[in-house]
Amino acid sequence: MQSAIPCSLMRGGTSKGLFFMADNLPEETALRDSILLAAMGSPDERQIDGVGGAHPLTSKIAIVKPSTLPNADVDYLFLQVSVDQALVSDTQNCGNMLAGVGPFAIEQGIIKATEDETFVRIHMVNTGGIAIAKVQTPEGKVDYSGDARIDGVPNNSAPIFLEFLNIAGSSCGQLLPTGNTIDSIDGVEVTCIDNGMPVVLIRAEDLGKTGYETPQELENDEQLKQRIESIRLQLGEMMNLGDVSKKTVPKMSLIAAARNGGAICTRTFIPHRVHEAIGVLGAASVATACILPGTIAQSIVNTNSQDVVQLIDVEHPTGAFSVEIELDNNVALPDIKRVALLRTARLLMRGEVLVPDDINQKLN
Ligand code: NQM
Repeated sequence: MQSAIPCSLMRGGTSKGLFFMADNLPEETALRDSILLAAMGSPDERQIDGVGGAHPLTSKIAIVKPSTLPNADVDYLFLQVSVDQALVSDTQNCGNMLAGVGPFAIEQGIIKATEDETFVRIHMVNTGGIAIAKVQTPEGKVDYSGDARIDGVPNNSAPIFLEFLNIAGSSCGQLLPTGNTIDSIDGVEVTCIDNGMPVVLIRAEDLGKTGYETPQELENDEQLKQRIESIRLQLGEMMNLGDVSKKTVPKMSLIAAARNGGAICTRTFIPHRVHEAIGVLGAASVATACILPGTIAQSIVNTNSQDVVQLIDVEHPTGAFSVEIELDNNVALPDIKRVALLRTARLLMRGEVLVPDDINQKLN
């Protein structure tokens, strides 16, 4: 026998996963995680016995409930289900899955849609902080169809604008977690930054790469992966993240000069597989490094704009990600006020996911 748990399968930005209402899952973490592992089919590199897509970008969970905070409509908890290990982690946020939260909350009836567009204020439980999503709701219903296009997704959809306020230091406590714009680890210069996602920037050429390799080419290079992991483990402690050996942060972004008119080119380890694009908050952190004086990114982008609102195009393996950043330049280290960007999302399936009863028996 199997147990059925209501949920929806959604694409959020360039990621995909299951969206649950919190009260359809047990509160107890170990039990909840066993259910999620079974639902996705982990641990197994093909996730053949579950609905996971055999890649970290398609092995994601969003848990949503009405918010108890006065300044938010819903609470969104993100969980990364490891593909090949029995691990479920809440140590990172996910801005791509976030794009599906507004539509899901409206579909579930916990947010009442307003005519044409509905603003949903989302409390991001993993890191704290509020995101505001603008969802298209003509005639009070979520509209997924439209002309908006994001790189990494082949089809156009309705736009979902996301805005983040004051997300600097969301996981590490400060925008520059080590207190420096540049650190040197294992003889390699890095910039550590957290504007919504802890990211370590490394010049690709310092690791013997061009920065224009395909994700597959980078993943095939065992020596490179070991060097990056050694740097990551040391920086985890220095970035106030503690022992990161079982965590999915910080992300490791190899950077090089832009090739297609953008500000910078990236290849991002998340942290062991290489992203086919770049994460939302990952892109926000990289874009921020591009405009902060003294970072290794700034020497590559070579911009010197003093504009209060800047649009930074972060190139990645499947195109580019435009991040709008609003800052206050009147202080020594520019103060990042707001980050805004475009995503799309689509409801792919709704119903119940089935998990074997031996897991669910522990529920009763
Ligand atoms: O950085 C992948 C994704 C992400 C995270 C990852 C994300 C973000 O693309 O906000 O969206 O870096 O693990 O889903």
